[in-house]
Amino acid sequence: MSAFNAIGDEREIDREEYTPGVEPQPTWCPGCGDFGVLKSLKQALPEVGRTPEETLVCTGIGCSGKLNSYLDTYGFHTIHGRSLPVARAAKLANDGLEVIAAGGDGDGYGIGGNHFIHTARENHDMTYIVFNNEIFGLTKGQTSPTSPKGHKSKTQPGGTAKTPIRPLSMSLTSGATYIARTAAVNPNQAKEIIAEAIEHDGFAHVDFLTQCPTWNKDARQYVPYIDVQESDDYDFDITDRGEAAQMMQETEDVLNEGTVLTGRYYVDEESPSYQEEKKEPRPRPAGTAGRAVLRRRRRVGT
Ligand SMILES: Cc1ncc(C[n+]2csc(CCOP(=O)(O)OP(=O)(O)O)c2C)c(N)n1
Ligand code: SF4
Ligand SMILES: [Mg+2]
Repeated sequence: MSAFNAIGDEREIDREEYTPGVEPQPTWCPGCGDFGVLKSLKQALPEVGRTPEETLVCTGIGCSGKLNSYLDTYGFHTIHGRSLPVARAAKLANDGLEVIAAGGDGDGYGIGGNHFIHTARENHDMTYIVFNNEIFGLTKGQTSPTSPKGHKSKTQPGGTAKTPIRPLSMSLTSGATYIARTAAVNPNQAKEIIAEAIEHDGFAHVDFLTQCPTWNKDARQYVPYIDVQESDDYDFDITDRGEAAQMMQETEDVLNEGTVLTGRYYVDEESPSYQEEKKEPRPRPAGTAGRAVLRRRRRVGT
């Protein structure tokens, strides 16, 4: 797609514009699913006509947090679990920016979980990509909030006794207005979903399954995947909250049994984003003007 340059002329965007001149080669391990997120973003951004200078990518800490080092957009590598508050502040300061926040499952569903819930609830207009590899990758393989029950790691050598978080369901109940799951092993779907999420007006959450072949040897569980929109076995209305909730529940239930369901789960185009709501003129609180007059009169002794 074309975009406009600084003096308003239309121009074509080249995918290579997003590749930085310094440190262009990712340091992720060979076979890491994080490459899939980078690739799909680099494909989706020009497709929806967002230039590097119109885009901000805020990341948390983790292997996933390196994403903005490999993208020549504006970037903010924040502290652990804090990509969303920084992204919110940037969007509030400059509504014209295309804001993308990204981080890992530990970053976004663990330490940053509170920010996730409230950014979704307030429907801030941004895209949030969670690299879900079901492990703490950067710190060498500890159990994360999405590790399946019984998963063995250095921190839980006997297998974790905890049930994993339900990211899609949590997103829906919190208030996100676009919710999808995709996987690094499904690049075409990933690119389409990321593009839709960027174009969505409101909080768009993409749970992106990214295998970690170094620390999570169960990585192959993400293949084969089933696209719920493509498969005849699944028929639900993505605009219906109840049907979406049921489909999410099933998706989360079967993941750790080896059935990987991906696709769009919920889209709400009706609810205004936080940014849209802020543009509406607000009614003046009743009685405020009267009280101000009263205070002034008292001061001058009337
Ligand atoms: C406040 C704080 N606590 C702990 C850490 C150590 N730490 C760095 S990355 C990380 C977990 C990363 O896991 P995840 O978010 O899933 O990202 P991944 O590396 O798997 O992409 C932890 C615990 C930190 N940097 N800051
Ligand atoms: S440790 Fe895992 S998540 Fe991190 S770069 Fe290597 S494969 Fe990717
Ligand atoms: Mg992780």
